[in-house]
Amino acid sequence: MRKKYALLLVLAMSINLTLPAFVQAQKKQQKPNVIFIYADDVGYGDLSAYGATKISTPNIDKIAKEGIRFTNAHATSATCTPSRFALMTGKYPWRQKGTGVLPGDASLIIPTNQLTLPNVFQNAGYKTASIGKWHLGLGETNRQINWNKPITKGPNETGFDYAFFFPATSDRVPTVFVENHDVQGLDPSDPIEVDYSKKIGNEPTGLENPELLKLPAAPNHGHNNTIVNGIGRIGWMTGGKQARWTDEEIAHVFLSKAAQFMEDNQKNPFFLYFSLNDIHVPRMPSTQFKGKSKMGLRGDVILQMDWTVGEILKKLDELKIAENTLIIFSSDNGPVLDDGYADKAVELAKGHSPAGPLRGGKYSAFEGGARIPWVARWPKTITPGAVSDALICQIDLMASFAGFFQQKVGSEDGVDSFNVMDAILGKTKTGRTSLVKQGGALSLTQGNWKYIEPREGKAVQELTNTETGNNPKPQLYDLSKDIGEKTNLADKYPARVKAMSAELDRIRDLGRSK
Ligand code: NG6
Ligand code: CA
Repeated sequence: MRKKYALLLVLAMSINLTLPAFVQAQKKQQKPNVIFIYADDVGYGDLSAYGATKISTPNIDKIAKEGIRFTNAHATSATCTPSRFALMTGKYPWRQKGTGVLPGDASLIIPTNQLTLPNVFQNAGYKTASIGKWHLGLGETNRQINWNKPITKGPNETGFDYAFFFPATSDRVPTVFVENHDVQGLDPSDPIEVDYSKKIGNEPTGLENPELLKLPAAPNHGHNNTIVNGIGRIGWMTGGKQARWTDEEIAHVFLSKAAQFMEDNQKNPFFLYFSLNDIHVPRMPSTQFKGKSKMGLRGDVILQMDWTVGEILKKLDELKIAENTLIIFSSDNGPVLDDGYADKAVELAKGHSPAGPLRGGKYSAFEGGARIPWVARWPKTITPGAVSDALICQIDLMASFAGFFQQKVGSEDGVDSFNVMDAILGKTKTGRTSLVKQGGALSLTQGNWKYIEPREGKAVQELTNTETGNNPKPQLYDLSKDIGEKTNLADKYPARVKAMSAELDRIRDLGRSK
């Protein structure tokens, strides 16, 4: 008898012990963690998964091998701020004024009364974090930011529970990290001031003291204001000496914060927007990667970026959450070699084609501007080794995840975002039917056809040597035969030009895509 009771007791105890764990595991299974790694200025040809041979990116390639690789994925724009604005809001950036590349003291441009991508995750019960480059402005509209007090508006006000970031780009002041609302490591007796219109303070500038530069500025690009860590920046700053970052450490600092967030949230679903500084200028690899690529600093930071991705994959394994994590790697715009510093990127890139077969690059309306790498892995959901040519865009993440979580999106929210979740997960090769992209000119892609609207202006941006895509005449390309946009077919197919131009006008005038 006693034995029977003992057995029952053991049974009861084991049920009690295992049930909650089982329920927890079930819960964990239901919602995948989502990590969106957003690299900066990485081109369609910069990864070995996309055909690069002079450089090897084994960790990013591993995501492709164990998941899916997209050949027709896009940012909305050929520069950073607008692409990120679209990602966060689901709205084409050119619908809102002031969404071009922002200075480091700009106000927050994301409306705080509209749904954002991280809001979608919050509404689904996720913990959300933005770690890395921000570049979407901070604080109230038209009010100067006081860097010495808590910053009033930023990632926390747009849907991120946790944020660790730098305000703009690493070539712009202030060169400091912010955690949630506060500049990190700030000594109150050495307050920060920032100005983009005139020199402030007495610190050396690249213009006046070029002999102090460890990374010289390229001629005529600017980048010659306040010198921080031996590098001339865009904009002037004074004070905050103790808070200033060391460029060579940025990748490690961001990675450690990302890893910490993953660790802290391993038991609940999380959304991590991990926005890398690499491979934007100034390209300053850590000692670990200096000289490793044989392609100079730009190559070295590609290796550093790939290593960062590998560390995230390792962390997923270590926490045993890889199975239930959807990880996406992409880039905010196309590549550029000379973007303002004399880092020999052009000379040392010989034999490497940063945009792959595409024409143009960062700043361009041609495909090199915003067709970007996109690889994703979600074990057991995405078939390993898949390659998809579905037309997808980062702007679609909002509607896609809202659909995935069966959330309703208000009519004023995500007006240009489409639910293409099945394409994102490789269940179908049908994505969007059309996409408007922004270089200097706007373009419309419909199936294989791409129309670039007429635009005056230089055909080549001299500073960066990028073909802009500007042409006073309409351009039409058949991307199925001519992905390099070499043959303008506008004269041959006037009716198609007319129809596509009208469709672009319709999307623009409607104020929404749908
Ligand atoms: C440009 C900068 C360039 C880079 C870019 C922003 C000059 C001449 N060039 O204005 O160096 O900072 O802005 O890059 O100032 S992005 O990836 O954030 O869009
Ligand atoms: Ca960028």
